[in-house]
Amino acid sequence: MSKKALITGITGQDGSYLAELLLSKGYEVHGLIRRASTFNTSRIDHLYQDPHNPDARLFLHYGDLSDAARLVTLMGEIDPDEVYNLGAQSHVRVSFDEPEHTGDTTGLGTIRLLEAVRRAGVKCRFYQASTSELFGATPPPQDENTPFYPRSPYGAAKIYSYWITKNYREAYDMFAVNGILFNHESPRRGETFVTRKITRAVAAIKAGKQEHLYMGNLDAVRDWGYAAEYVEGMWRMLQVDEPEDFVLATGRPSTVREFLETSFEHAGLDWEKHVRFDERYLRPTEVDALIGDPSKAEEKLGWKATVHAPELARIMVDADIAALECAGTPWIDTVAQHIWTPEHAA
Ligand code: NDP
Ligand code: GDR
Repeated sequence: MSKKALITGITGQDGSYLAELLLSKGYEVHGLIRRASTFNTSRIDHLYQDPHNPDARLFLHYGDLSDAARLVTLMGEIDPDEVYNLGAQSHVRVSFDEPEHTGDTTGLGTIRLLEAVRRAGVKCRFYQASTSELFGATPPPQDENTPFYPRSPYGAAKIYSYWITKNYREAYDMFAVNGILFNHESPRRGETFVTRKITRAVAAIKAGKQEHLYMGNLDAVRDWGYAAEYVEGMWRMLQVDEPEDFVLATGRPSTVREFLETSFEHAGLDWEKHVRFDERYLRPTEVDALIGDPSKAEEKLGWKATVHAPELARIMVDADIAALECAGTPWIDTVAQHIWTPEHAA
């Protein structure tokens, strides 16, 4: 019997890589998708299987983290072995514009899902997508024992999810864990996160379709890794004997300015000729520096990041240039590893 997994947020960057990983391991994968007036499944279209096919192992279900009754029904119907809660309003800047909605989905969505597990009487392992944004204003390096100090409605919502996951582990003896993941990127990254915004702009500028790129704070320090590697770490957290929380990070800092320089340079462009400042991209409260210490994950999970910010920038620039040339999306027929080659590490 193959294992069954339920993924919320399957249409997002991480959900698409995780679905690929679990399918490759023989899982039956169920994904929660939101009904929208236009299709929102482009990151997983290449994985789609006709459910009439007797060999189909990917199934999509309409639902929303704001709809508790639906979550209970689905949990009972699917009866998963593993649940990965990746669904969220995940944009930090947007959380200042939509604080209540962010609290409802990114915070309360987690308790709805945990309660669905309990009410449906499902015996499963539960992964919560926690974040380095929990550390916020606490200076680096940050690890599993670093005090939290969130700096946004998003961070505050995620801190609720972190603690309620831990509480359900202690109160109900659930195998429920927090993966505290530092920023991770890929050619599938949402277009308004800073790395992808930069690499898409580089491709457009190179092609003569755009002249300027408007940016906010270039001094922010982040620890950027490669999303395809991070979903492996998520899966490993659910395969160990005891439920524990883990940091996943590269341990290497870069500034936004450095990511800009590498990306433009890779395309033969001078970033200073194209980048302009726009205060709209500043946040009311900023997280200045996140640099993770992933020692625990390396020791107990055997997980280690191998792709670092400069390679990542080159992978993403190449993917966006290729996507623009074929007027397509960079993820349609590729697992991103396929477009990573050793010269990106140069
Ligand atoms: P994305 O923004 O790419 O994906 C978010 C997913 O959540 C999408 O599938 C989206 O669906 C879904 N979603 C949003 N609102 C709801 C809702 N109300 N009900 C159900 N589903 C919903 O995020 P990432 O893939 O980058 O991140 C995955 C998770 O990990 C998120 O929880 C994020 O906060 C967290 N995280 C991410 C990090 C990163 O660097 N990427 C680092 C640390 C944590 P739709 O496609 O319909 O919008
Ligand atoms: P972050 O990612 O807030 O760290 O959250 P983002 O890429 O949005 O910002 C990183 C840093 O870049 C600065 N910045 C800009 N950011 C954006 N989006 N657009 C700009 O024009 C711009 N200019 C400068 C930001 O101020 C910030 O300092 C991501 C999300 O994936 C969260 O869901 C996740 O939890 C954390 O990473 C870890």
